[in-house]
Amino acid sequence: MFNLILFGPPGSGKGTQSEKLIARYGLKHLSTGDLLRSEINANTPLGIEARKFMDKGQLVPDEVVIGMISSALDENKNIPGFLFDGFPRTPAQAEALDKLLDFKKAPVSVMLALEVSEEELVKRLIIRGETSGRSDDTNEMVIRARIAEYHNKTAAVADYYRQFNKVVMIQGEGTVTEIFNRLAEEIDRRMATQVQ
Ligand code: B4P
Repeated sequence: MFNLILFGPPGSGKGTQSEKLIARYGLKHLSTGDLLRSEINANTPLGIEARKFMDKGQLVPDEVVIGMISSALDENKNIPGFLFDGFPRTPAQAEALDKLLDFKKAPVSVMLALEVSEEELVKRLIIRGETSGRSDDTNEMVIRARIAEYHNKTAAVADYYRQFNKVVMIQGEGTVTEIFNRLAEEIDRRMATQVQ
């Protein structure tokens, strides 16, 4: 199995690039943001709880997100691998993911981390907010709170995977195609050398 983590701050292009990557590599896309938004739209107890955090630009509590990912891993068997988008977002989530993947004897293959300047992130999210209908995109204060959460709680996830030599930084500015080609080059190299 090839298990890829696509990492980066809010608005760095994880969702955008994930769509193209799953089309090329056939990986199962697991986006915690999408899973949480579908819980919110279905008005489930989990969604109602998650919304309180997301509307403020805060991370949803670890136990909620880890439970969601654990179920998703169990539901998807016999696939070439997972593309984790927006997960893990804290070191506790990273440790939980490693334990869950241990059971499958299929560890994280690589973390590709998109690097984008803060001004570009804010610009992209404000533009998306004009059309996305996402309540966390429409207010610049909330956007900046999400970026602060990233620095305070999420950036450390890259340090966690760095100790296992699994992090590759990818320049996340340029056209969508240019960034996709940078990601694909790295994935192709890793897939070619991964011991099955
Ligand atoms: P997510 O849904 O993960 O979304 P995101 O980080 O805001 O955006 P992403 O990086 O996917 O950006 P995108 O490609 O769409 O998180 C939302 C919220 O959910 C979090 O704030 C948190 O509250 C909660 N949450 C999710 N996972 C969690 C977890 N594990 N633990 C706790 N809480 C969790 O790109 C953004 C925009 O940029 C788009 O409009 C796109 O068109 C544009 N864009 C992309 N690439 C571009 C390029 N190259 N040039 C110009 N624009 C580009």
